[in-house]
Amino acid sequence: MNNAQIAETFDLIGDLLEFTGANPFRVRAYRNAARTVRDLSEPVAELISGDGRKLTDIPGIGEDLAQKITVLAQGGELPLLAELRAAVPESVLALLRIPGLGPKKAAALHKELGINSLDDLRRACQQHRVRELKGFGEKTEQAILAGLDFASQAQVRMLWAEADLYAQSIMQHLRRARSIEQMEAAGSYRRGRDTVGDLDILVVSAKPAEVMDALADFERGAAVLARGETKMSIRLNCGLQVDLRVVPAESFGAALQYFTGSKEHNVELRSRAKARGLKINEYGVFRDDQYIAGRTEEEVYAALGLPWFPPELREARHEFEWADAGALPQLVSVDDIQGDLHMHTSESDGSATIEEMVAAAQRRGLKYLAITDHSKRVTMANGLNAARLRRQWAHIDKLNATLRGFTVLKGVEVDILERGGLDLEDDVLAEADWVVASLHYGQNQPRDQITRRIVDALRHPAVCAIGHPTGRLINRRKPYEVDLDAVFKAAKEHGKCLELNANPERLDLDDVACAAAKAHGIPIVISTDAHSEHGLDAMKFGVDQARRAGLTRHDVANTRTFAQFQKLLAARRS
Ligand code: DGT
Ligand code: CA
Ligand code: CA
Ligand code: ZN
Repeated sequence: MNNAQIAETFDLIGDLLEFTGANPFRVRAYRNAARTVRDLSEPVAELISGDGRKLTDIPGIGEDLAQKITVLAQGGELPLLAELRAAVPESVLALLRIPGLGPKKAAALHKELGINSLDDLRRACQQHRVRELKGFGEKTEQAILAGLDFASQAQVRMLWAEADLYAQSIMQHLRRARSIEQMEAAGSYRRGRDTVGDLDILVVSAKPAEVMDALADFERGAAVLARGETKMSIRLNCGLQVDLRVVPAESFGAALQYFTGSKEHNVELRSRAKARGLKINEYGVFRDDQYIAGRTEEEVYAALGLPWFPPELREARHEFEWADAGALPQLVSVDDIQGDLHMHTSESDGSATIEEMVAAAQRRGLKYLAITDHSKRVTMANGLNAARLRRQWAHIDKLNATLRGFTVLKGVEVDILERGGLDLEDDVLAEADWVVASLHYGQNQPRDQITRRIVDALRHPAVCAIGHPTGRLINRRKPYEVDLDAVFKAAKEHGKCLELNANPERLDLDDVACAAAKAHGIPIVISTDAHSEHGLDAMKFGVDQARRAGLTRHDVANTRTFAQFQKLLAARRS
């Protein structure tokens, strides 16, 4: 186990002890141990094996805890944990995280009402069974309901795009502190993960207190969770936590590297440092306690014989392997994007006309786009039938005649019907330049059925790409059941593209699936699915996920110039 896992284990033991009504001092000892281990800058494995600092030298760690840490670090199991686990069902632990619900009350709910989960608890409150319990009452019941709502919100990770708004405005606010010399947002935010747990901001400043004061008054009502000499955590009203650290300039690169993570990437980095007889932490790279690098990330990586890694790749997936082979991919960037191939107009559920979308795309430097309004099955979105589509396409022909250096493709987002098959006749689809097929209905069907519908759509000669291939809506709807491997094989066989939908709520295909599609040799189209002019700005969110998937501009179909892109279209026709 690594430090984080050991810390989690101690937290778990603390929770379980608390639930079973153990001595509070004992509970606190485990919580403190968790924090101590989590805050260590070197892996405990080093403290155990090395001849330097010993575990018991660390304040708060006595013989007993040191022994338990050693067992965990070496992959062993703790009898105490097994005992506690047998006594308390795991689902019950969630009850302890409800604000206003102490361990005694949680235990009573479990024993008296048989409550095993948050869902059970909500139901019991709604049926007014909780207020009947001794020591509870109407007020407590209401407090628990409010706590349930809060807990369900707190568990939600924020969409990257939303976190970006906070990150930008917080940093803008902090810049008012004149003493700030360098500043960067690290963590999952910098790695471009589709969602962000909390923000990690790093600053170089000779006056840490001034910077922390500035953070404290970013927002009225924000809670200061912790404040020390050089670090501070606040919780914004929206629930987002922000961690601020003030670091010395000679450690800025090392801290940026460390707090950008991911944890897994850092673990690999540390073991490489060790293999070279070096030590790396958030303060720098050291040889025999002698500082050798830390001012910039480049210098930190170089000290370990490694290239600088784009943050999006730092997930300990393939980046080290690529670096060792001297073959880090040149990741696609927003500037590479030439066209946008999925968008809606006021003909269906968009808010702008074709002309307005074209002008907005031109302002963003694009050279072509496809208008892909919904087909008729999507009645809620005023989907188009054959006659309306043909009228729209005639209009596009006229418009194209007036445009210079820009092309509008006649497209459609055709619905993949519940019973299988497409929502428009073959003769209509054959007249389109670009057809995206998407599945909006029947999302609860069994895996085989959904997979068959999508694979059949890929076989259809008119279809160019599958839109948002898994149907997920982040934090709102799970992906439907689909055999992506079968989808990849069909896309490859029929020479079709798959979409990376750039809408920040979708980001579908996700980074992992996108990397798998690339491995199958399938071209990806990054599309905004814009429903307004402003919606075209979503392109960067899609590009971030493509970068996380390791895609270069050659892997992305809409980085092609229009002339090159036409070749791809012609290949589909033949
Ligand atoms: P998040 O906030 O859940 O979206 O994900 P991150 O990656 O931003 O994680 P966070 O905020 O807990 O920590 C920021 C970075 O700090 C993390 O990516 C790597 C580094 N870090 C934090 N704790 C540890 C640790 O226990 N060991 C190592 N090696 N790195 C850590
Ligand atoms: Ca974070
Ligand atoms: Ca954090
Ligand atoms: Zn769409």
